[in-house]
This record gives sequence, structure tokens and C-alpha cells, in this order.
Amino acid sequence: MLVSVLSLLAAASAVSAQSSTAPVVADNPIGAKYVATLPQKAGSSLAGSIEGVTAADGKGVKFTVHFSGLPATGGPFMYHIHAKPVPADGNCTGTGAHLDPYHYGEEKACDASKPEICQTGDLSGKHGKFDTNEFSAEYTDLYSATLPTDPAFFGNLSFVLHLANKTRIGCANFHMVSAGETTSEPCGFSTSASPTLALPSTMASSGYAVPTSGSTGYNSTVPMPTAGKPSSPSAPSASSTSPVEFPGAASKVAGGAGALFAAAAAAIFAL
Ligand SMILES: *[C@@H]1O[C@H](CO)[C@@H](O)[C@H](O)[C@H]1NC(C)=O
Ligand SMILES: *[C@@H]1O[C@H](CO)[C@@H](O)[C@H](O)[C@H]1NC(C)=O
Ligand SMILES: *[C@@H]1O[C@H](CO)[C@@H](O)[C@H](O)[C@H]1NC(C)=O
Ligand SMILES: *[C@@H]1O[C@H](CO)[C@@H](O)[C@H](O)[C@H]1NC(C)=O
Ligand SMILES: [Cu+2]
Repeated sequence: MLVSVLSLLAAASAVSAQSSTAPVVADNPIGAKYVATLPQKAGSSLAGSIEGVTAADGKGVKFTVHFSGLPATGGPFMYHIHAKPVPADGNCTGTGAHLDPYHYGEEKACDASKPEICQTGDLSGKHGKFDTNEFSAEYTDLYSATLPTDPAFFGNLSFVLHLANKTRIGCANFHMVSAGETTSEPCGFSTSASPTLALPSTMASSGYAVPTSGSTGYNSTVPMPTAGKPSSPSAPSASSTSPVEFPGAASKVAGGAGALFAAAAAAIFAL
């Protein structure tokens, strides 16, 4: 009996890690700005940057994207926010998978007409790939966060530029230009905004960069806004591959998991 209860609970918790819809992030700090710039590599003309600024009324993030010097073949090119920063050695593989706090997964392509179910980090899936030597775009992504306590926060992460076959041809870390100002301060906590904290944009790294002697120019100890310790929900952990559960996930699967939980609970009471 106990065994069957445990297996029911295991099945239920597996179901609760299922994907859920990304909410529109409506409380981003006004004026918050993060920038990531690809470093110049010897022998490569590839250049680019992504800037993310809190969009109007704190709803979503306005991204300004520039790339140039793309190879003549290998497109269409894709770019994403990844779940981990670029490591000190500059190896883009170290950025892990895409930022995907609501567990859409890697298997299904993003349907741009349903951006709320895509991986929050799949910027080119939601807003367009490109197949040109140069590319510029500006758009608002409603599911990205400049609020450090939001699961879709990207300010301490990275972006990766890929060939169509997923080869990572460049990556860079986001750095804070401004933490912005929160309009409301629930429970007296403040994000102690530092509106004009400028960080050198050269503090970025890319995959397979030849290490220059002396310094890598990269420093992973980026000052981040410390907006107090969020108690919930947790952001995706960089060091863990196990799925993070979010409150929304469980309610989305009320039919499956809820029924299983009910069955399990009933079984426990029957013991
Ligand atoms: C990806 O495409 C590039 C350019 O077409 C090619 O040079 C490279 O070998 C491909 N990599 C893989 C893993 O298929
Ligand atoms: C980058 O990291 C991956 C995975 O850790 C490893 O397989 C690969 O050899 C590394 N590449 C370089 C150039 O160090
Ligand atoms: C990024 O910042 C958030 C909020 O402070 C934190 O929860 C998360 O662990 C950080 N991620 C990384 C990869 O440092
Ligand atoms: C990075 O910053 C930390 C703290 O400011 C410092 O101790 C460290 O030496 C720096 N590393 C590099 C590579 O600049
Ligand atoms: Cu990617």
C-alpha cells in the first residue's frame, strides 16, 4: 500500500513540473537597463550587442538588437538568452540551455503567435531569426524581466548567437547599466536603485576566444541589485538541472496532477 502511495506521489510531482504559460511581467523597475556586447575576436568580423530596458509602464522589456559580420553561410541565425553566464574561460557551451523558467523545453519550436508558451529566453523564436550579414531589431518582449526577483530575470545571464545548426558562434554576459526604480515598494523593501551605475561594456566574453595574456577581461562578480532575498518563486538555478517548480505549474495541470494528489491523499487517509 505504502509503495503505491509513494508511486502516486512521484507521478504527481513529475506532472507538476510540466510546462506552464509565462506571465506578462508587469512590475519591472522603471529605467532598469542591462547590456551585453560581443567581444571582438582576432580574425573575426562578428560584432553585436543586445540591450534590454524596462518597457513602458514596467510591462515587459524593450530589446534593441544589433549584429554584424555574420558568416555568408550557416543561417538563418538564432539568438537566445541562456540560463547561465558565460564562464571565465569564454566557452559559450558553459552558458547551458535557454532561459526557460516555465519549462517549455527544447524539443518543440517556438510558435511566434503564442509567445507566452515559448521559452522566455527564445528571443529569435518569438521575434524573428535572420539570414543577413547585418541585423538590427527593436521590440518589446512581455515575458522578460529586469526585476531580479522574477524567474524571467536576465540581467545576470548571457545571450548566445547560433548558426542554424545550433553551433554557438558568439556569447556575452549582460551587465547592469541601471537597476531602475520600483514604483511600489511592497513590505518596505526597496531595490535601492542606482540609476547611473555604468559598467564597462568590455566586460564580456565569447566562446572560443583566444585568451589574451594577462586578463580575460571577464569578471563574473558583477554587482547585482540586491533586492532582498526573494522567498518565492525561485529563479532557475544555474547549477541544477532538476526542474524548478512554480506555483503556477501545479494549478495548470489540475486535471492530471490534482486527481493524482487527491488519490494519494485518499490513500494516505485509508492507511
Ligand atoms: C554547422 O554549420 C557550419 C556552417 O554551415 C559548419 O561549418 C559546421 O560544421 C556545422 N556544425 C555541425 C555540428 O553540424
Ligand atoms: C567548451 O566546453 C565544452 C563542455 O564543457 C567542452 O566539451 C569543449 O571542449 C570546450 N571548448 C573549448 C574550446 O574549450
Ligand atoms: C541571478 O539573479 C537572481 C536574482 O538575484 C538569482 O536568483 C539567480 O540565482 C542569479 N543567477 C545566476 C546564474 O547567478
Ligand atoms: C573580479 O572582481 C573581484 C572583486 O572585485 C576581484 O577580486 C577579482 O580579482 C576580479 N577578477 C578579474 C579577473 O578581474
Ligand atoms: Cu541559444
